[in-house]
Amino acid sequence: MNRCLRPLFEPPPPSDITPRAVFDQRRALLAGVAGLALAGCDERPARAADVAPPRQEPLPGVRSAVSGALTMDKPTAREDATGYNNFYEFGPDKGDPARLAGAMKIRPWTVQVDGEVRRPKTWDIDALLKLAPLEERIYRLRCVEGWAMVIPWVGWSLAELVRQAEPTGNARFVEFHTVADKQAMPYVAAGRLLDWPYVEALRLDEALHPLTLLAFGMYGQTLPNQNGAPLRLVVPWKYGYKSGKSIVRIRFVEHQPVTSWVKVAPQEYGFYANVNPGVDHPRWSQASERRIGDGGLFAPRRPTLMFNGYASQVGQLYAGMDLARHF
Ligand SMILES: Nc1nc2c(c(=O)[nH]1)N[C@H]1C(S)=C(S)[C@@H](COP(=O)(O)O)O[C@H]1N2
Ligand SMILES: [Mo]
Repeated sequence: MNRCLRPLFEPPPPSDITPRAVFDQRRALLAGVAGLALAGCDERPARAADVAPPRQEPLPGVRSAVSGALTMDKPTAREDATGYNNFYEFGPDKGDPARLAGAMKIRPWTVQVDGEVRRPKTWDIDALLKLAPLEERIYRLRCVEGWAMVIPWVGWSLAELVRQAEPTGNARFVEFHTVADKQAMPYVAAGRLLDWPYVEALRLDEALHPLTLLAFGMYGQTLPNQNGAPLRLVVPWKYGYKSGKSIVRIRFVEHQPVTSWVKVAPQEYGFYANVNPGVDHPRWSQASERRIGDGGLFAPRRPTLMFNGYASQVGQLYAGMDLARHF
């Protein structure tokens, strides 16, 4: 394994409670972590100039009828959900995406749907958006690192697009390729951290599950670039890394793909990545989590929920599987 492609995810430092309040302090901490992860490699890529992100446009969705699509939980403050992100193409620091993603061009944008389908098609983003009525769905998003948010997404079930594409009998998995824009993304330009482009994948039945969302917006507006504009996946019962941002290609395949995180550290990041309090990461426990915005140094962590709280909707997809082996 290339020593510059090292696993990045670390448990959050205990002092990291309110991202807004400790932002600068955390940046200093993370610079230390990144320095360790990159030991023996070149310096970090030259810092790209901060670019003002394009303004968000309204993008309302009707209240979803999908079971499990609306939690009773209070949504995370929008400024936290848009200021504390993982989007490693822009850098390993939680503030890098908000600072740098404005440079990413999100128009024109196409999404290529191909592979084992009867109706391959390259969609223009604005046509794809109209494939099905937009719904608002409030989902928990749980990062493998141990933090979680509650976000009101706007989009429709990926199943709509899957059915439109008509998978062949050979289609058993679906890959999601995300954009690798060297002009805008310093870590892609430098070929560092991961083997770009970022590719994630689902089993076909997971892709067809009604909870699996293709999202175009959040908080009633188009997605900010740092959250994966112009479209991203949201798979709420899985760790966040399964939910690829800024998707350019959806490819149906016969064999289980080797996804980006599996490639970089297969013992740490599994293909399934189902949220599971009983299966620890090799370097930290997954039994509890920190809800961003709970606030306060002594705010209690919350227990991690099986399948992130969606067990009654998705549990049957994994009946009979050893979830410690297929983690
Ligand atoms: N293209 C791309 N998609 C990505 C990532 C990434 O680095 N690149 N990070 C993933 C991880 S680890 C998480 S936790 C979620 C974070 O989504 P958010 O920043 O909108 O909360 O995005 C996922 N999608
Ligand atoms: Mo994550």
